[in-house]
Amino acid sequence: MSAPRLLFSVSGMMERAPFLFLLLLISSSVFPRRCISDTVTPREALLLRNEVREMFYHAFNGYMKYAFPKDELRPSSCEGEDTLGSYALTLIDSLDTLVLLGDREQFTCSVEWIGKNLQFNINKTVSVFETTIRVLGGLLSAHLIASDYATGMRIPTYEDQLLHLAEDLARRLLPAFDTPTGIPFGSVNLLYGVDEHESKITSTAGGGTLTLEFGILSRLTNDPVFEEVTKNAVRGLWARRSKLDLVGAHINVFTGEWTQKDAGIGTSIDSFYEYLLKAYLLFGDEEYLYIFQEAYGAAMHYLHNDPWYVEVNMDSGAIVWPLFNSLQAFWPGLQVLAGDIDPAIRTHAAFFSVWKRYGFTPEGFNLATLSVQNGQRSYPLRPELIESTYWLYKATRDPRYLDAGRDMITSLQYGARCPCGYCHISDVEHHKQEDHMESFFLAETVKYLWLLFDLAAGPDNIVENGPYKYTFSTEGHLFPATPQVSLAKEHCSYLGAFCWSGDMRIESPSMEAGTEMGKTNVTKFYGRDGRSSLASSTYSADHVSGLIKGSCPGLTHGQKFGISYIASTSPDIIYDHSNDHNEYSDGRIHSVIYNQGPDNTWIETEMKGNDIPVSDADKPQVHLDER
Ligand code: DMJ
Repeated sequence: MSAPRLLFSVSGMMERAPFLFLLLLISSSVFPRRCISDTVTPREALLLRNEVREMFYHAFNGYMKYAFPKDELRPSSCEGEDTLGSYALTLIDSLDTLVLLGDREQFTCSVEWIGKNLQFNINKTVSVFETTIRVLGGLLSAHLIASDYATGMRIPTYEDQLLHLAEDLARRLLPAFDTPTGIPFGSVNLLYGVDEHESKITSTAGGGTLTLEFGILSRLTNDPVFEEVTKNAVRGLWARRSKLDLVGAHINVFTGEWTQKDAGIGTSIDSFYEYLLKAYLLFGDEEYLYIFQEAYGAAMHYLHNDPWYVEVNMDSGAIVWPLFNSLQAFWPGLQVLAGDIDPAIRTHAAFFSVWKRYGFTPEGFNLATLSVQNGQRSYPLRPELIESTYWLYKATRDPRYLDAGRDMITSLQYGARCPCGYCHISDVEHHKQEDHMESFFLAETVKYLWLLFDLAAGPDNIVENGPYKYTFSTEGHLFPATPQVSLAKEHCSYLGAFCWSGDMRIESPSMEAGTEMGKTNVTKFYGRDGRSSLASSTYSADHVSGLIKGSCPGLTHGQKFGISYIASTSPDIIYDHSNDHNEYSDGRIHSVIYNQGPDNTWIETEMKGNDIPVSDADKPQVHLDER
């Protein structure tokens, strides 16, 4: 990652955003730093780690005693509530935290209970995003750990029950991807597929934060369909980026039109960026790295008002929301992974100054008025700032991050602890408690705190000491880079292309049935009637979509990337575009079709919406040499 450019000159910044300049000037006096003598000693780190462990069990035991097998705990009234799908959500989300804490007994009996009792053939409409990151991710992480000696937590009696559950669940989510853009619906019914009245509007994070879990599942089951649909969703989103390389917050999954054009790194978009980089880190798939580099560069150029980030209109770059929102706080942690530490340090300090001011971060803090944004006053036990604190401590070993962690523990213990767990804070100015405890409190918030102080005390956990590298999902789930996950060959896919894999030629989804690749037939799982409306009615034999596992000789690197950023529409797809002229208005959304010519050569044909010429400058460029 190249060093960040200086984004604004002082005068330029005053012109563009005077209130931010003012904030920059005064922030150090409004939110003074701790003095150095507060530094946490190694002995204190050990005590704090133990305190976090006690926090975990206070909440986990409260959940198990009063809420399990319901999804989440009402920590004040000591009751359970079903919030997502009625499938012991908090237990699934907690599995790998139990592993980190070395609680073999609870991990084993939890895995056994889930294997015997969990079922997904239920008439529930669930969020594709939340179900993926919390449930699918929790199951896969626990499976990878429980099935492998090298994790040190293998369960001898374990027989892949969680993997089978994960596969069953993911197949029930697949109907959501049956859209003209490839971007999934936000919700799907686990029994009946997508309801005909389901909203066609989804968030960018919702559509673009599925690649890790689905990609792992493909590599574990040898069925590329999971990896494929989620990669196409990312391509579908990225193909619709603005000329500034920004994405909006909400999009119509049928027309591909942005319905909310505010670009930012927080609410509704955050983990889209996160999974671009992490999918590259876990799978080594350079396509994700390429998109990440472009997306990150644009974010740092248009959204970064050092040390803060704002929301801008994705087309014009004009600031629309001068807000810090608490979901943005994962960004410094991501920057650590990207190797861009200096801006991460400054941004973390700014975000932490908000925490210090209120004892928690509000969902929204207005950078113009320097006050809590009305309607965004709560702190629902979010992990993001703690997550970034952990990554920055890991990268720098600067004790100020331990001081920050200690402050966060103090806030949680004095402000949020309630009889059976930890309560949401409904207003950070009055510290009023609310009777909810999101499952991510145990999956992420406590996990990152524990990891922070474990690292300082002399690490004793599988992430630091084990043989595998671990990628953390956006829900904090641990994905070990086992050979099966990380060294599997990339699954290739082509829209409108033939691809040779050995002597097997895949020409269309319908041709896959009955072949060895029949498992990959996308028609199999889509729709409530088990048929794909896309595959059955919208593809012709000439321009086809094929799912092929393995390497793809015959395509250059550039060709591979060239076909990566196309809208998943082609003239042969029977879909009424008469009203979506805007979709192609910037000329960026275009299809590049590779057909096989004589002598195994490849012929490139550009298919463009509304015949808008696409200049060379508009074509995706590969900048991998910049790494
Ligand atoms: C978690 O479910 C995940 O971290 C997600 O990416 C964002 N929201 C919550 C935590 O705030």
